[in-house]
Amino acid sequence: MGAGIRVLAALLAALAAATAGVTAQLRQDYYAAVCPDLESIVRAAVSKKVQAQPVAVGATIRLFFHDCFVEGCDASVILVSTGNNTAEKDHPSNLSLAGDGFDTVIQAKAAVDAVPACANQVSCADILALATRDVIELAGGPSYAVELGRLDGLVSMSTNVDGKLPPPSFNLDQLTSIFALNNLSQADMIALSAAHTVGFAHCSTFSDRIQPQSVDPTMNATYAEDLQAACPAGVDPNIALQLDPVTPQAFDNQYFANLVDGRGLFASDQVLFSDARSQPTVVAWAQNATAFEQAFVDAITRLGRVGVKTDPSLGDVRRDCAFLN
Ligand code: HEM
Ligand SMILES: *[C@@H]1O[C@H](CO)[C@@H](O)[C@H](O)[C@H]1NC(C)=O
Ligand SMILES: *[C@@H]1O[C@H](CO)[C@@H](O)[C@H](O)[C@H]1NC(C)=O
Ligand SMILES: *[C@@H]1O[C@H](CO)[C@@H](O)[C@H](O)[C@H]1NC(C)=O
Ligand SMILES: *[C@@H]1O[C@H](CO)[C@@H](O)[C@H](O)[C@H]1NC(C)=O
Ligand SMILES: CC(=O)N[C@H]1CO[C@H](CO)[C@@H](O)[C@@H]1O
Repeated sequence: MGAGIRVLAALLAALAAATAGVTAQLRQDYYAAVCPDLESIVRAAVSKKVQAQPVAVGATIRLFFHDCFVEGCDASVILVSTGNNTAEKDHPSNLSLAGDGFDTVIQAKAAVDAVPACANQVSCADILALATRDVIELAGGPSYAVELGRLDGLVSMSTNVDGKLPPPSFNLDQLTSIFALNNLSQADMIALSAAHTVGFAHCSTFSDRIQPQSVDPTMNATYAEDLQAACPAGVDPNIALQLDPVTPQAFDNQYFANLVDGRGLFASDQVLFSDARSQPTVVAWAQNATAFEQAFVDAITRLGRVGVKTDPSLGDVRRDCAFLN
């Protein structure tokens, strides 16, 4: 191709990207030519990991969320700190991202790289996006096609985490705003919050709601007693409870039924029912699993587009997900 035609092609591609927005840059078949069996390789590795460590389900989903909200979905959250740089994952507010989420990606990446054609071709960011889809399906949730083509980021700084992640004390307006910063609607936020249908939380993340003298009035009284018994004052800070007390391991719409019953664990969960503006959506999704699943798939697809890098000056395909090349 001549230089003139190449410039024209580049201009047209840039124009198409600008018109269609950032979304046009990701494609479901991005690796079809280079690594055609990518999805089955990742699925097998993830399945093996989840069988050995079921906690990998919640850990992987949460890792994807934190990755996307800090620097975009670019696996920056997986990079480790170095002598002169404290990485994202070591920010005090990482609220103990569970090691099994990181290990799920490392295992899947090793399986992909063991296939010669695929070796060092697939980004850690894409592997995390695929692994997230796979753990959700393994837990009984919806399956969906994953858009691919994210590059791995070159920057991971603890100081860039400040203000990017929602704390469990947030009210509806605060939640809506922080998701809006990531191009996600209030409905997307409500759907994605349902990831709290699986996984665990440490007592300190909700202890302010269950103080004997001042139990949060929006919490179901029986639930408050159960939580007080499991998380008494002075409890071992490593104790973590199931986020969904009814179907703790199933990725389902029980999360919304729990909210209707006052069984949201965090203030940020329960407020989705207590606030009249979001209550109709919670009630609708508590009653209709199909409607919830459709909204969730749309929302997590949009989450996977946040801040993605496709320009080689901003990212690459990391050989080891934990270290820059
Ligand atoms: C809406 C605002 C959100 C807040 C305030 C929030 C807050 C939290 C907190 C405090 C924990 C407990 C961490 C711990 O004690 O170890 C947690 C766990 C979790 N979060 Fe969220 N989160 C939010 C949204 C999301 C989203 C959008 C997702 C994914 C789509 C997600 C997925 C998870 C999962 C799966 C766990 C369990 C982790 C595990 O078992 O290792 N969260 N979240
Ligand atoms: C850290 O130090 C190494 C080696 O001295 C250097 O190559 C690298 O650019 C530094 N990284 C940052 C983030 O400053
Ligand atoms: C508390 O939970 C029980 C189910 O265990 C439910 O029957 C009751 O209606 C709930 N109370 C409130 C106030 O939501
Ligand atoms: C549940 O939601 C789906 C998808 O939005 C819709 O097609 C269906 O009619 C709903 N079912 C009921 C019983 O409302
Ligand atoms: C939000 O969307 C706009 C328009 O497509 C895009 O320029 C911007 O980078 C997106 N923001 C994030 C955080 O993805
Ligand atoms: C507050 C907190 O839990 N910080 C954790 C952040 O992540 C690092 C490494 O993954 C943990 O060692 C910290 O305990």
